Amino acid sequence: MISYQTILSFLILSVLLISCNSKEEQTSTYSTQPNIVIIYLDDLGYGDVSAYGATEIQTPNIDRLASEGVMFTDGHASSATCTPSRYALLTGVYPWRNKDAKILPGTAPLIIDTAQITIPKMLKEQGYYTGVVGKWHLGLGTGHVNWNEHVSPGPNEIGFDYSYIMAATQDRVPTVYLENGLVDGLDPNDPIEIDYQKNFEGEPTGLDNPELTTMEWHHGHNNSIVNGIPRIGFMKGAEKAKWSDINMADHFLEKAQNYVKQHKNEPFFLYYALQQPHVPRTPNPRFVGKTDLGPRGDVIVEADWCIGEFMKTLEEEGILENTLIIFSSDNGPVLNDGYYDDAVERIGDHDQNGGLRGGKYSLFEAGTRVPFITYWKGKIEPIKSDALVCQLDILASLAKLTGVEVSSTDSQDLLDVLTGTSTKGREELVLEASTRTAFRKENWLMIPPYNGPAVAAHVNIELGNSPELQLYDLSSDLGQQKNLAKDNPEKLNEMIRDYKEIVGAQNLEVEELELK
Ligand code: NG6
Ligand code: CA
Repeated sequence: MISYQTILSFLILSVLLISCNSKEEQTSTYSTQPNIVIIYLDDLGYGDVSAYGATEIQTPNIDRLASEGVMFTDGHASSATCTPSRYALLTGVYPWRNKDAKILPGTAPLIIDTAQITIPKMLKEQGYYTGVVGKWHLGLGTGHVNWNEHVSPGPNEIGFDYSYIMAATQDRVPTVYLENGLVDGLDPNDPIEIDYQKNFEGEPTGLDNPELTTMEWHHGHNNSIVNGIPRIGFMKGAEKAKWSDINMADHFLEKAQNYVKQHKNEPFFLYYALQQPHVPRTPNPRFVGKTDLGPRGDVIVEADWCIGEFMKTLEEEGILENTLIIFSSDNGPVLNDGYYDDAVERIGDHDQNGGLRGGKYSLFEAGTRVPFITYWKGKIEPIKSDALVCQLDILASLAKLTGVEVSSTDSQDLLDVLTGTSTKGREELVLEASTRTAFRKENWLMIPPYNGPAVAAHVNIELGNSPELQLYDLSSDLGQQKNLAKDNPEKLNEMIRDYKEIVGAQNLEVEELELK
């Protein structure tokens, strides 16, 4: 006789099987738990990679990702500067929704809410081991940080099992690494002190002691001197813990490689955030002179080499075919970003913008349109894709890949686009530069009027600001030379309406934008 319990357990089991089956159907095209690696560069421009047209810099390892993966020609960072782009990448939320998502000092508190969904948190819940190696720049702690103690909250509190980071940028103090919240190599007898307002008594600065510097500051960057390089912010102590600038690339690479070796037997996520080619540009002597462009070109070649070595590790460990790689940059390029390092003087025939207008900090295309590649050996068919994609969409796309339900208003599931089976990207996108936003719809880009400076003087980059509304047709005018706002009021009004619908509630100025 079949007992009541047996019938009940049979019923429960079939329900479970049905739910397993339907999950399998949803994601059957892919292995649902591949390793996932995001390789993220800092200030790499659309034209800085040979696959994207550079002739004066050769980047064979990035080129290989591009030629064997999906190479996006209309891929965007969410913002034209670092912190907001990284915020959007990890959280899938537009950075202009968070007033704190602006370029941060090294002492800024963590700007990601520890209750918020993030890529690492989502993947961790799916059984992934999650890690970050490299540049952080999303703040640490809750206000006043004592760098001699465990620093938290930080990456480990927003979903990373492992973190090995530089807190902010290479040009900002603290110039030490943190491993899981602790300053690496700190001698308790030589404590570390950080201040962004005032110097520590008797400590030299770039401003007062130029004779102690080996790199000359151009604007900003004249506070504490570390390794001959004047930085932003003041720092004292921690002599043994200070990083070596010329070894930073090798150091992060080794950490990333070790991470892969240690976690190759479980699904892992790695956010490998390289520091190049952000200032100060400090190629290891092995790379000095590899290009004719000076340090900026040389560190791009160095970064490309690191990526090649990292790929070799995946291959040697036998996991390349089970690893999805997403490659991109946090914002567009800049030449002189605060130091005299020959980037301007030796630019020669190189076009870091790849023909686009603007650059880092700009609402014009070169601010956010960056190299963007997905690579998955044996799974992704090589294709050049002109779909509009944004780093904001990686969260929802990885959710789809790994079978998680996320409800996100900003991040769109573009998994098919990212894996090259569809070229139907986003229809619209809000782009950001500092406190300003612009609106993209299909091939059209609208920049609302802004009264700020047209050019950022020190870096010599057009910001996209104009008292006039601007409307560009990127399908025929990628260089943004012809403002069609007056010629095409119909399109302009359609754009204003859609833009207000997304941004208006958040921003009074946008809400008050009038139709033409
Ligand atoms: C700016 C710095 C610039 C760079 C940038 C952050 C000055 C004058 N300029 O404030 O050198 O550090 O911040 O770059 O200090 S980002 O890529 O991290 O956004
Ligand atoms: Ca950057």
